[in-house]
Amino acid sequence: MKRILTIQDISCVGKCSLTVALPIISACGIETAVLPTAVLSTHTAFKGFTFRDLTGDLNDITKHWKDLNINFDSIYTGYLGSFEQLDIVSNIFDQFKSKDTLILVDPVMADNGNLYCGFDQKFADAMAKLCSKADIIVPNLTEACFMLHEEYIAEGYDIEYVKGILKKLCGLGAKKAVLTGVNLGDGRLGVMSYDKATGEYFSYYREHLPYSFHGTGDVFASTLCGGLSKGLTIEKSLEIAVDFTVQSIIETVKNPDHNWYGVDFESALPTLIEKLAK
Ligand code: PXL
Repeated sequence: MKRILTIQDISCVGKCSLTVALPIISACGIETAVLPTAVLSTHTAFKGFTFRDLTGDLNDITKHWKDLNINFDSIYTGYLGSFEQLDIVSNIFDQFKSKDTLILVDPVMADNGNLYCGFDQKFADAMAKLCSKADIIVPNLTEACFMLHEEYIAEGYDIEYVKGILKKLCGLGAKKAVLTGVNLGDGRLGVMSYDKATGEYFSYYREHLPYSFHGTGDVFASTLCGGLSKGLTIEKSLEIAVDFTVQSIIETVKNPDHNWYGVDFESALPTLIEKLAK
């Protein structure tokens, strides 16, 4: 069985980061090892969240894994809370990467033109440095703009603009870049990828649903990492990840009492398992 290491926080309530990555990667039929970077009572969109920083534990944990000769087929990073954690994660890449290891960095730090609570431009610059070590990075347009020092444009851009951003993202050093939340104003929303080695672009769109939920980026990245780690092509993995994210939103809004803070990806898991079995 393949084994993914995912490095991000655990927000106890809120349906994001590890509470999303673990069940989704497991549903992909892949063993999920976790390196929790912090424990929060909820994610940071709630008021008054607690935050227990686990930076001081990370090196001891990975040293134990090294002693046991444990290795990983993929390493997937999400929300990271400090400069020190970015350095430690960069070292983990160096220590655990073999020639077949897939490194996926989701530079979680911003959305809708704004950085999340606690982050600034300097952090975005440090995250851009971590992205240089990745095989594949999956920012949304806001995160891409912060890392590239570009002005964020919410809408009204065209496909050439997206292609330009993707090329610049690969210029940070990553082999492939995927931009999420691409909206070309035609009623659809989707993703576009660029492969630096082949020069190929790929895009996949679905209907633009009039909702916005926390955690959808984590649902998408976890599924993409699952698909790629199973050996599916990037095109197929992107299609499956977008469809699963959209299905999670559809399942969420079916329930009139749905939560504001995350999507009901649990109800969509059977569709993911079925697609992966094909
Ligand atoms: O979903 C991304 C995410 C992950 N972890 C924490 C967050 C967020 C988004 O707000 O606050 C702690």
